Amino acid sequence: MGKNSGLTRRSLLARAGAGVCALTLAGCQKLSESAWFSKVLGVGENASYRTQRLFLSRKAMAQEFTEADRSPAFRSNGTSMPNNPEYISLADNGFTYYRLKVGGLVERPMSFSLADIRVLPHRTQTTRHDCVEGWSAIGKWKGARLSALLEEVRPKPTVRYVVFHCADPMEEDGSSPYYESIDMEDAFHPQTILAYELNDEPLPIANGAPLRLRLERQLGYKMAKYVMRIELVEDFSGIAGGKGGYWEDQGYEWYAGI
Ligand SMILES: Nc1nc2c(c(=O)[nH]1)N[C@H]1C(S)=C(S)[C@@H](COP(=O)(O)O)O[C@H]1N2
Ligand SMILES: [Mo]
Repeated sequence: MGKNSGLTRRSLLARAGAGVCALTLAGCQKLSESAWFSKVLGVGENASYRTQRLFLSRKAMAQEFTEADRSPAFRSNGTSMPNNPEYISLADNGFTYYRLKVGGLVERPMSFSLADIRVLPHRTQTTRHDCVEGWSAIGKWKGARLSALLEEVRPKPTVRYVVFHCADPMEEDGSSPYYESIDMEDAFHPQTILAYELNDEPLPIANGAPLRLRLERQLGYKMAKYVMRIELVEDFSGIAGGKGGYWEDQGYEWYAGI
């Protein structure tokens, strides 16, 4: 998508936010964590309160679907082919020479081939992807658990965020690569995976080959495609526009909960 679609996207985001309760949810969460909230509710927590708590918890699982629920086609959005010579050459060689670099605040910086990624503990999940532009699609994803990969590199105690650096430049001149970030709570969520398969096939380039993030409790723009490098940081204010992601730098919410 072009830069000038930003305004439209932003107004759509506002609408989607109202619909999916993205902002309200963040608000509710703070509310539920405050001491007075439980006092107001009293000791006799009723069933609906417990359901709410479950719903509001960051640890809750996103809904999973059956294979029959899958969308006939999983559309591509944003970049569908990175305009990056290095990426194109990797793709031309079937990603044989692709290496995912993982560094930053870690005890053991590492580089993973796709074969290395495939032997990590994995997870398969059929989930619904919601984009702020107003479309959804259900797909079956298989990928390495991000938690397993992070355990390999041993994050230092000061780490707060995981940053995903992508292959696709967002400007015509090859600058402004797409990037995203999540916190450690989301990084260790069981449904947070680095997907290498979509609907039982190798991940297509249009959907982020060879590796893309799946973060099922947040909106589509958080799910970085074409992940080349993962950086563990304490603070992302020094990266690009400083807001933790390409679209966040244009004004989107950093926490895009659904
Ligand atoms: N690297 C990269 N990741 C990206 C994007 C992108 O343009 N580049 N678009 C985001 C948006 S807005 C959405 S909705 C999803 C789209 O994923 P899909 O192409 O598999 O449908 O990827 C997200 N991740
Ligand atoms: Mo999106």
